[in-house]
Amino acid sequence: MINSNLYAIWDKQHECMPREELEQLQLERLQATLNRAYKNVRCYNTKFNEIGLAPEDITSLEDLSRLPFTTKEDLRLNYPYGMFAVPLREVVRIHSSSGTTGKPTVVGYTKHDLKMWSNLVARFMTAAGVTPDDVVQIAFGYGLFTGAFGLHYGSESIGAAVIPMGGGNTEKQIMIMQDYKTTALVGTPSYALTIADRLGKMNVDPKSLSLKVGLFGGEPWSEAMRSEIEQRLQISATDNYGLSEVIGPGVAGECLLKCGMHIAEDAFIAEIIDPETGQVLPPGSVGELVLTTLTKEAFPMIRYRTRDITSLIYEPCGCGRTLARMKKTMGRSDDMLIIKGVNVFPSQIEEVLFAIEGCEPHYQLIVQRTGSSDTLEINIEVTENIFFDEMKKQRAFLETVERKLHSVLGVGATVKLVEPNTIPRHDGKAQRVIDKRCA
Ligand code: DLL
Repeated sequence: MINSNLYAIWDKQHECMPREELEQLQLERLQATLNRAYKNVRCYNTKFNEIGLAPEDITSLEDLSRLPFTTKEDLRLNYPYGMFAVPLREVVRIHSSSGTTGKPTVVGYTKHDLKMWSNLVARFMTAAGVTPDDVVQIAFGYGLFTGAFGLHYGSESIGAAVIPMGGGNTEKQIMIMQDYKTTALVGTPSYALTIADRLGKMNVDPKSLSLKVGLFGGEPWSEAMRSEIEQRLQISATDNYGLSEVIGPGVAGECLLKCGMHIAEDAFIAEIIDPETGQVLPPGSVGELVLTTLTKEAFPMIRYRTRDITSLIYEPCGCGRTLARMKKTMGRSDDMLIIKGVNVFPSQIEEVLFAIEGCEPHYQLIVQRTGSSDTLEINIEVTENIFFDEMKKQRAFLETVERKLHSVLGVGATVKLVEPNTIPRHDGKAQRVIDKRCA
């Protein structure tokens, strides 16, 4: 159905560059970025001076590891505009991260930044199969969040027709999909499942829609969740990754081979570090992703600690792109739950639940401390027809789920089955964890 677009590439020059040329380009752009940041951003100037390092001391890509990290705390301390490297007069757009704790972080774009951003988004959208023939429905919330505007401008650059629907209002989303013949759906993966649920309730056969591709990102999702979305919406679903501090969506995205997200390495340098020690880890290791921007004017970021846990693949991809790929993230190091000393990522739990028949893809993790001991409770929605009235069967089902979880996580969890539609739904990013230990 989409095979003709399997190998479509938006910017062949940069996406298929021989590695040596790419690294030369990265070094030139890095040096220019360091100079600008050192000259124009007090935080960088101070950080470099403190360790007696000047931008001209960085003469190779390996030297990057001599530079200090930038963290969310730096952004908070310089709220709102202290990290900008250009005067506000040159800024044409401002976005902000959700900032669930404390002050949000504010990011800015020059005209040139916006152009570059649209092109980076057009890259991964093209890689995911979007063409000028598509009708793209944006189901991300418009506003300070970078998701909707990023994908919106990327789609327009490609020449696709954009429907700026925004998040929520699921029945209307479906009506518009039917009437406007939407072919590409953009949103969070959890919202894609909410749409699939509502289609079921409205008795709309997904095959009757014109949808063919889904581009999902903004939150972690497992391979099992991808299969579920693909099967229930009858589409090809790809993953894309980004964060507002670095640009928004457009940092990385999958091609239709779906074997890792190609990182726009001509625009960002990616490193993997040990989150505990800060040491750079060898290629292929799992650790925290650190990103340095190479072309951004208004808001350059040097060695930004994303807190996202992943690993990088450097082998060339079958699609022809030479850019390194990042694996699906396991979640953020700060989302990682430590339960009785064992590290647990919500994504591991999701993988187990999706593989069990009868479990709905809606769950919530509740962590509590009783005395000095941590407990993990997992609330799982189950399908309508599941034996709530048959105690014996229910007990056996619970035991199976608990046993499977224990063998994957290495720590016990209490599972509670809850009725369909009792776990809160969100139009944007799902909230899977309630950690009552922090309350
Ligand atoms: O979520 C940017 C974005 C919008 C990316 C739309 C893709 C699509 P923030 O709100 O700043 O920006 O949140 C960034 O979300 O550090 C990750 O923890 C998480 N995240 C984003 N994309 C993915 C993904 C946007 N594909 C934070 N897989 C990041 C896993 C993701 N986590």
